[in-house]
Amino acid sequence: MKATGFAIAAASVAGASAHAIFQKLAVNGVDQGTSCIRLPQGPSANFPVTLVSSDDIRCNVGGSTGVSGVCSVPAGGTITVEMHPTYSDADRSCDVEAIGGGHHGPVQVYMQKVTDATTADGSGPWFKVYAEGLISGYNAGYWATDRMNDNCGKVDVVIPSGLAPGNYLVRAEVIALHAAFQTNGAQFYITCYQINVTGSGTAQPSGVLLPGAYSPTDPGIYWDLYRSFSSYPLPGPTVYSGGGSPASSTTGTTLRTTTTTTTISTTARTTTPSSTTRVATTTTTASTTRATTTSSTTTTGSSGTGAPLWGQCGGLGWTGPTTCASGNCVSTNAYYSQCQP
Ligand SMILES: *[C@@H]1O[C@H](CO)[C@@H](O)[C@H](O)[C@H]1NC(C)=O
Ligand SMILES: [Cu+2]
Repeated sequence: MKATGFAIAAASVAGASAHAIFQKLAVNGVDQGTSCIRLPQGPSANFPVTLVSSDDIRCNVGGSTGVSGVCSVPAGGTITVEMHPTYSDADRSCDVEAIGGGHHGPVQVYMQKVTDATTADGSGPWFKVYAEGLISGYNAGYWATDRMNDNCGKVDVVIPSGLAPGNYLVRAEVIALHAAFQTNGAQFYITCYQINVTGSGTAQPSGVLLPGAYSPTDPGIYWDLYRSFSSYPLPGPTVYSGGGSPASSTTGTTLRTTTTTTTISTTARTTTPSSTTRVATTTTTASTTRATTTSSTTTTGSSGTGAPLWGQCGGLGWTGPTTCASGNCVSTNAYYSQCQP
């Protein structure tokens, strides 16, 4: 069983139990089919993992077994992972929330270098290449999952440009926090992908083990969504500084400076392999002007050094670059600052 009865009961208290699955992969905008995806199987395919001490926390139930395909991705390229409630075509419609039922929380993506992605069991070290958590508001607030819903379930992730070529597992994760006010209440929705990174890079980032990197008592895992807060500590390691994260969040500034109740009425998104622009028209429906401030720190980058656009440039515990090669270093919360245009 993936979810305990207790967790299911808690989820239904908090709202509909709208589970979901990461299930598609595009590389630089080109759909790759499903041959390189370890798709969760069976009637409970869209159920979450709730025990962080279980091997299922790596690649979901059944995910230690590989599939036959490996998708080729150039280092520095953009992969798009996509979440929907089930595998049905109807649920893949943009009209259906990728993950509904008040399943607010972070979206994170990890990678692991492996000898053979078709057989790797996920027991090696994982490094994080993408992470987005709280964007604005509180109780419940606007989260990475909400942005993903507004983006038709798609999340763009830049594969670090300097990464050594070879086979990797990619692990995409949503942590739904609606029941995380109790131990083992957080819900992990995970899918692993098998990719072959091409290029001439040499970087081999260090990583963390799963299980191991998460504890049921981590503040970002044991978390009460239904209260006042102004920041959220992402569980796990910081994003590898050679990574570009998040890849598609140009609405961030707008959303963060609007009020806590915000309705995105229309979104249009144009993607080219090298750049991503998301144009959002936001309709603000509420009155309380609680501007979650995004304190801009000084650095305007043209020096050629520093974190890349959308890369992390600060935050509690951050030891990477604190300047931006391009854009300004903007504080998202105490734990995360990001280079934004
Ligand atoms: C990965 O890419 C390299 C370089 O293009 C190629 O030689 C190798 O056969 C590929 N491996 C897989 C499993 O696709
Ligand atoms: Cu659910």
